[in-house]
Amino acid sequence: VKVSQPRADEAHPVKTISQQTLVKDVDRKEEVKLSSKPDVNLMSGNHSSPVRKPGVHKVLSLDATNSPRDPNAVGQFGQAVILPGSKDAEVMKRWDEGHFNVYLSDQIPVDRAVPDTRPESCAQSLVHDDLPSTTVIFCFVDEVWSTLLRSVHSVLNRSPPHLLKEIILVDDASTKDYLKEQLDKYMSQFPKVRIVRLKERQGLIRARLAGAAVAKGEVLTFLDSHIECNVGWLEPLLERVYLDRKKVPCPVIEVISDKDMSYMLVDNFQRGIFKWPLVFGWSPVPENVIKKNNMKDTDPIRCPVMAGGLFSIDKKYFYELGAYDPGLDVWGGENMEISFKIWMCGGEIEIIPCSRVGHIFRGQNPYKFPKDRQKTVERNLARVAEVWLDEYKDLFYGHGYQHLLDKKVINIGNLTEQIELRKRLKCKSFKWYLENVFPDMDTPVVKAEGLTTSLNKQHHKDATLTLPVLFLLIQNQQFNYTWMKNIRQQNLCIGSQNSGSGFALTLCINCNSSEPQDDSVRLRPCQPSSVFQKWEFTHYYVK
Ligand code: LR7
Ligand code: MN
Repeated sequence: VKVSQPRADEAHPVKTISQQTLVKDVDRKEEVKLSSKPDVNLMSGNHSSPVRKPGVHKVLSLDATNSPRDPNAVGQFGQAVILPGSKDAEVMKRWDEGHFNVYLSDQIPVDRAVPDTRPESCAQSLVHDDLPSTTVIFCFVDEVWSTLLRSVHSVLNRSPPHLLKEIILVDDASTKDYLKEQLDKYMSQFPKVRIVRLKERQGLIRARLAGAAVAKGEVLTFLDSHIECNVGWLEPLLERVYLDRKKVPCPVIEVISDKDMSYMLVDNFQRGIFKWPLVFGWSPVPENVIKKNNMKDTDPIRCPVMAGGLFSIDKKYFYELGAYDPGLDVWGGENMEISFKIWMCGGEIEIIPCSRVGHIFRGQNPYKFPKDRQKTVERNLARVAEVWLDEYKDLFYGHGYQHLLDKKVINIGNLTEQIELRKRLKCKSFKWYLENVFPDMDTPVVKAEGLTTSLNKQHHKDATLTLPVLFLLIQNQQFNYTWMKNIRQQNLCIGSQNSGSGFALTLCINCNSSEPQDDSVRLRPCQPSSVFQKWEFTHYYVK
C-alpha cells in the first residue's frame, strides 16, 4: 500500500521563507515601477510559441520515497532538526566542509521524502506523452558526500525513468578522497549515472560544458550538487521545451536550511532580476500585474534573468546559442551571460511553479578559487558587459567597476568569438531587452542632481558623513554600492572608525547609519524597524 506523501498543510507543516531575505548578493529593497505596457509578467519579449495540442496525461507523482523506508529518521519529510547543544562543537568542526550543517546532513537519509510544496492543481495538470528525454548534469568540486548523494537520489527517485536518459556527474578536479573510488563504487549501482572527471580544475562553467559535450539526452538539465528535486519536478520543465524549444524553463528554487536542513517553500510569483552592477536578485511580480493578467499560481513566470544553477534547455538550442562563453572562470556571471543571450537572441526564460527543487544556500563558497575570488567574478562580469550591454556597459562600470576599464589592472581576455557570435545570431540590442523584457528596471542613462553622500578625504581620521547637494564633477563625492555590499570610492570604503560612532574611509567593511540629528551620520546597532538605517541608492550616473 502506498501512503500518499504528506502535503504542506497536514501533519508536516512547511516553513515559508521569503526568497528575498536570503539569496546571494540580493538587494533587499525592491521597488518595482510598473511599465505602461499591458504585458503578462510585465514584459513583451519574444512570442514564438507554435500552437500545439494540449497534453494528455497527468504529471506522474512518481516518488519512491512516498512511504519512506525509515519514517522516523532524522530530517525525514524535510522536517527541521534541532540538535542538542552538546553537539555544537561537532557541528562547528564540520561546518567548513560545505559551509552548512554537514554533521547533520550526514545523519539524514540520502533518499528522504520532502513535502510536496507544489500549488494544489499541479498534480492535475496535463503534459504530453512524447516529451523529450533529458540528461541531468551535476558539476561539483569537493561536494559533501551526503548532499551529493541526496541530489542524485532525488533525481533517480522523482523522475519518470523514460524521460531520464542519464545523470552525468562532472567532477571538477575535486581533492577529497571519498569522491574517487568510493563514489565510483557507489554510483556503479545505478546504470544511468556516469562520472566525468576533469584533470584540472575548470570552474563550474567549463565543467558544465564538459558534461554537455557528452550528453545523450535531447534536453540538458543543469542542477547544483546540493539540491533535492521535489515530486513531479521534471515533466513540467520538459513540457515547456516540448511546446517551444526556445523556452528555457527553471524550477522554483526552494530553500534547504543550511542550519537545520529543513525544506522550506518560498513565496509565489517571484522572478529573477538584476540590479547594477549585474547583481542577481529576486523580485515579486507586482500584485496589480497578477490581478490584471489574472495570473494563476501555476502559470509560468517570465524572468529577465535566471539564478543560474537550475534549468533545462534543448541541447541543440544550447549549442545554437554558443553555449556558455568558455572564457568565464570558476564561478559567477554565467547566469547573466546566458540570460541576456537567450532573451536577446530569440528565446525566453521562465520559472515553472509546478516544478520545485530545494537548494542549500550557503554563506560562502566552500571551495577555493584558484585566483582571487573578487577578481575572478569581476573579470567574468566585465566579459559579459563588453559583449552584451552595448552603451549600457557604462552603467555597469559606473557602479563600482571603473578600475576594470584600466586594461593594465585587469586582462579580461579575448572576446572576438563572443562578439562575432552575437552578430551571427543577429541578436537584438540591450536597449530592446530593457524595453521589452525588463521594462520596470530603473535604468537612467544619465541622471544629474540630487542629494547624495559625500565624505571628504582630507578628514580621513575624523570624518563625518555629511549630506550636501551633490556636485557630480567632484570625485570625492562619488560613491558606488558594490556587489560586495560596500559603499566604495575607488579603493576605499565607508566604514566605522575604531573609536566608535564616526565614519571614515577605511578598508572595506559593512556599515550602518543612524538618525540624522544635524547633517552628520553616526553608527548605531542595526534596528530592522528603523527607516533611518536603510540606504537607498537612487541616482545613477554615467560619464
Ligand atoms: O569551480 C567550481 N566548480 C564547480 O563544479 C565551482 C563550483 N562548482 C560547482 C559546485 O560544486 C556547485 O555544484 O558548481 C555548482 C554551483 O556552485 P555553488 O553552489 O557554489 O554556487 P551558488 O549556489 O552559490 O551560486 C549560484 O550562482 C552561480 C554563479 O556562477 C551558479 O550559477 C550556481 O549554479 C548558482 N546556484 C543557483 O542558481 C542556486 C540558487 C542560488 C540563487 C540565487
Ligand atoms: Mn549552490
